[in-house]
Amino acid sequence: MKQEKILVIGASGQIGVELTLALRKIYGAGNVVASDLREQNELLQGTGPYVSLDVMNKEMLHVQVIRQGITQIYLLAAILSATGEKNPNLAWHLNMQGLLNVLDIAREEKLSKVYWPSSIAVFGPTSPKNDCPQRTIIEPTTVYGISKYAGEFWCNYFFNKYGVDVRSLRYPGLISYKSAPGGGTTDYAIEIFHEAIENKHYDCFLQKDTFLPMMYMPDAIRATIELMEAPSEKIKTRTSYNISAMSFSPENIAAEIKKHIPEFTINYEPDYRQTIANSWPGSIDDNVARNDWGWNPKFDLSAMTIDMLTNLKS
Ligand code: NAD
Ligand code: AKB
Repeated sequence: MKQEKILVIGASGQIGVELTLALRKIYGAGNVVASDLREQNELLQGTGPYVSLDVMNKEMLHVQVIRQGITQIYLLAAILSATGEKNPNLAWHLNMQGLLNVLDIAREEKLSKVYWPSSIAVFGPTSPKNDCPQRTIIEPTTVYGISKYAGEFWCNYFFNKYGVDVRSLRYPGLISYKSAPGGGTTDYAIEIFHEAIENKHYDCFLQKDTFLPMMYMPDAIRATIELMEAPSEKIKTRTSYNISAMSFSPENIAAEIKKHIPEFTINYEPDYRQTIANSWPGSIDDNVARNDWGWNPKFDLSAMTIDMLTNLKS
């Protein structure tokens, strides 16, 4: 079997750090090249090769792919929902052109696989609020959601037209303690843990009854690797798969934290991110992913809360 050599683009971000470390355990440290526009995250330092790279510079990216003998790319560089609404042009430009650069190079260099995440942000106010299915009305109202939905169809196009084995997941809000989130609407569910431990209080930017789909990072990393390692014939959706683990509101997570930190208090001060959250489903139906390649989450709200608090306190 040919030895895979992986390039992770956006490796210093919230997902990139943990995904790079997980891939290095599987493929060997030297076979997973981390890259980012910003400096290497401290958790990656000394764990394997790193190159400074701008995904918008196609020539530079192409040179690195050839020079490093890259066979797979994980593209994580993007602008997320909240930051995207502040700078729609930049979000569209990076999220689209970055993906097209990677897909073009994957086609030209005949890479074995590409991973690119979509998001529950593809769904809009006209999609079903509860157990939102894989195939349904999809009319996103954020620039981030529009870019993700367009990106899904570019992936589908490159698979059908050029045979590029590109795979994708519609991640829900991801919760983690190792690296900081990058400007999303679901970031409150990470901030709340830090504030609960440091200040025993959190001012939440969403209303208390705003349900959103969420997932703990270990489940997201496992889902990504399981999707990428599944036999090609099992991957029947070449746009992007719904995946789900839990659904909760700020009030629910506050109550869960209070079980461990009884003096914790929360105040609700909704801002512009409330409009974004209101446009998304509260929960996701991921039966297609479960049936096609065996997806199954492990962490619920209670298990995640215990793990987050334990790790953040230590
Ligand atoms: P993040 O913002 O934490 O990380 C993105 C990284 O990309 C950053 O380190 C940034 O420096 C880098 N980057 C930005 N522009 C770049 C460029 N031009 N060239 C190279 N690198 C560049 O984001 P994340 O949360 O890790 O998300 C990764 C992917 O997963 C994104 O596509 C995002 O849309 C998707 N996603 C994330 C979540 C979540 O909850 N974190 C949910 C759904 C989908
Ligand atoms: C965001 O809130 O923008 C992300 C996402 C759900 O894509 N966490």
